[in-house]
Amino acid sequence: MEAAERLARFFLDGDCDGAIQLIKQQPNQDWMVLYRDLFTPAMYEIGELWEKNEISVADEHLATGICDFVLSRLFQIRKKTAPSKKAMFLCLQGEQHYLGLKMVNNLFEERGWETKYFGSSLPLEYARQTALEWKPEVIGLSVSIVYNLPNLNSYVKTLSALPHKPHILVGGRLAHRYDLSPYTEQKAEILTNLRKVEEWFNRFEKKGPLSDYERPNASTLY
Ligand code: B12
Repeated sequence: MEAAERLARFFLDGDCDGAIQLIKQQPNQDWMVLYRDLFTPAMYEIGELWEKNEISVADEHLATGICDFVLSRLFQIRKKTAPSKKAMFLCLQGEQHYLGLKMVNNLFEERGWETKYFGSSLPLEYARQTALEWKPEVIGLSVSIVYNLPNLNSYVKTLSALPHKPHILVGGRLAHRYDLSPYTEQKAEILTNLRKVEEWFNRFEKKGPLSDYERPNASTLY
């Protein structure tokens, strides 16, 4: 059984210790790799089992809770650098799928960013007010469910128009399944998966946010 499948099994069994041990045993302890190759496929596996009715809603809720706990527990080991840049992360109104966003937030923290992580469903008016006062260079938005997608356009429009001109990043399950560019109108950068997030960090560290926004490319989907 692959490591991601074993991790999914620990999540479903409610076995925090087993999950933590498995993660600590991985040869590559880089967070980007652990999120990309272990946590994400483990949760997708849980989604598939749920869809096929092989596990119940209760099983899925338990697995989600354990995954969230393990993420918080392990991520305390972070590099302590003086924060120099600011980023905030939120899910669109109605959106409850926040685990992926939490991973991305952690990756920014690991790279020395000061972050505000708002988790699920943050109404636009509160996101705008916080961003107006706190002035983050980057605002990350997450969307996973199609019926939350119509909100994306107003979030991108409103937040990208703030006086300090933050850089808007868009991700989440829908970003790696569909072309979301009609909803962002060239005012946000769509990052389809964690490889794209890594590339974004590399570019940012070299020259700062770019103005030419990427369109999702089907060949990069996982
Ligand atoms: C756990 C889970 C839940 C939990 C969420 C808990 C939480 N705190 O996140 C709960 C129980 C709340 C839930 C609810 C629902 N869910 Co749900 N859920 C899942 C499940 C099993 C895992 C989600 C997850 O954590 N994935 C792992 C993360 C790491 O992946 P990710 O979100 O894609 O994030 C990655 C990237 O996209 C990226 N990323 C994410 N955000 C951002 C942001 C930025 C800025 C960037 C750069 C990158 C980025 O980085 C991440 C790392 O790799 C998925 C299965 C799946 N395939 O994802 C179903 C799934 C998404 N859910 C589904 C459904 C149907 C629902 C409900 C409608 C069920 C219902 N009838 O109530 C509700 C909708 C709630 C809502 N309004 O949002 C379906 C969607 C199907 C569809 N066609 O739309 C799925 C696919 C399950 C399935 N196979 O049927 N769900």
